[in-house]
Amino acid sequence: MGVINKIIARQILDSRGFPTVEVDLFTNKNSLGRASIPSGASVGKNEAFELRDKNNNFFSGKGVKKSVKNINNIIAPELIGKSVFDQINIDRTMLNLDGTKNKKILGANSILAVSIAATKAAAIELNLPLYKYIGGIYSCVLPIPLMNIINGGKHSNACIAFQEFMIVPMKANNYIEYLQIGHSIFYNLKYLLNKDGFSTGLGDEGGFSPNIIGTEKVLDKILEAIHLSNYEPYDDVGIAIDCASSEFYDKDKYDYSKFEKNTEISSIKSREDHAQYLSFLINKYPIISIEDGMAQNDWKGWKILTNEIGDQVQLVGDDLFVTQVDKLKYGIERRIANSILIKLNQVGTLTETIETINFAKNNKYQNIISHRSGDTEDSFISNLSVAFNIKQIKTGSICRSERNSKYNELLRIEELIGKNSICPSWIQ
Ligand code: 2PG
Ligand code: MG
Repeated sequence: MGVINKIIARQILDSRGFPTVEVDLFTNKNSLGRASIPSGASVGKNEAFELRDKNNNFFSGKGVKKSVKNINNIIAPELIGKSVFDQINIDRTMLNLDGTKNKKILGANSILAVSIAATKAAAIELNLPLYKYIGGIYSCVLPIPLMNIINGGKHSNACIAFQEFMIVPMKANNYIEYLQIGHSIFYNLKYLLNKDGFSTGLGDEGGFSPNIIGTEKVLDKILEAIHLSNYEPYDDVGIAIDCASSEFYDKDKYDYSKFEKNTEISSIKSREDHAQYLSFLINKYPIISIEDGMAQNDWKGWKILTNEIGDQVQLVGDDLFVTQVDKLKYGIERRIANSILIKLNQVGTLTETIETINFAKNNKYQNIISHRSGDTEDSFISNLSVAFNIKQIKTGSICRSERNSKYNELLRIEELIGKNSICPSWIQ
């Protein structure tokens, strides 16, 4: 029972129409685990390597035929015959086969697809819900959704330097209540944008991509939409932002004009001024979480920001920590940030992802499970989140099916857990 019998990789398309890897892994009892891999646009420089073909005549150079070959010809022969329940051994075997720190021989996309497919096949083999196979019988906490409603930065062509504006329901009795809050604010925001003549086209993660210039104008509109939906800022709903600051940082300066033209605020800032501006924003708006407030290699800036507002808001390291224990450890030792974004493909195996989640937990850093801007219908992250009772998930707007597949899976998981399921509130 539970012997890996067959592994088949293929190219499929992600939400942006770029190829990505999908893997089917079968056991000898014919249990099938299927996994597909997301892909980022604002990619941290220390992320594990995503293998692409670079043939410009095929899907703009983004084909993944090499990755498919690596799985079918190199990884599959090594794993066939091994136990599907021995996840650590499966992941270690692939790490050894690759032999590099950032997985640049086989590609993190190849390795992760197999890693997740194996977990899924194992759960099916045992006839267990995926979250329970990974986490056990005490997995019962559903994550608060950080729902994206405005896309800026690299995720849209809006003139907004900061990449993501999200709303965060502060409490709910059940999962659909969180989503209802998101729905209500999303559609009231659409109404307000329309009324004022702004575009309501969508960015990569399903949030609006309006032709509003600058952060404060966006935040004003979000606040208006919260009020129009009859919610109280802070009490009912908070705002989370992902500045993705690495995207407009160069030579010790933060240059908002890379994305924003004609703003009223000065567009080139020192790290001190950028930190001051974020501090000003959290005092003016109900912002409760800031991701990548500073750039990935600006540790000085991170220290200034953490000293300034780290005791008032959640400061999340994404590009900074890239889901890797050594980077997180470096940050924790220097008391930088207080939370970490978890993206499986930044590190490349389930085993390493879990090591990072546990390391963060042991050091009282908050974990936030995350999608990527290019994503698929695979809802593995919903199961991962519940498996470890993680209190927050960032998985996009409440429209676009590759985003809703994660929310819909959480609704199913809630049903499976039944009366023991917990919808946490932000403040506990
Ligand atoms: C981020 C992510 C996901 P990307 O920066 O947090 O929202 O974007 O996948 O483009 O890195
Ligand atoms: Mg980010």
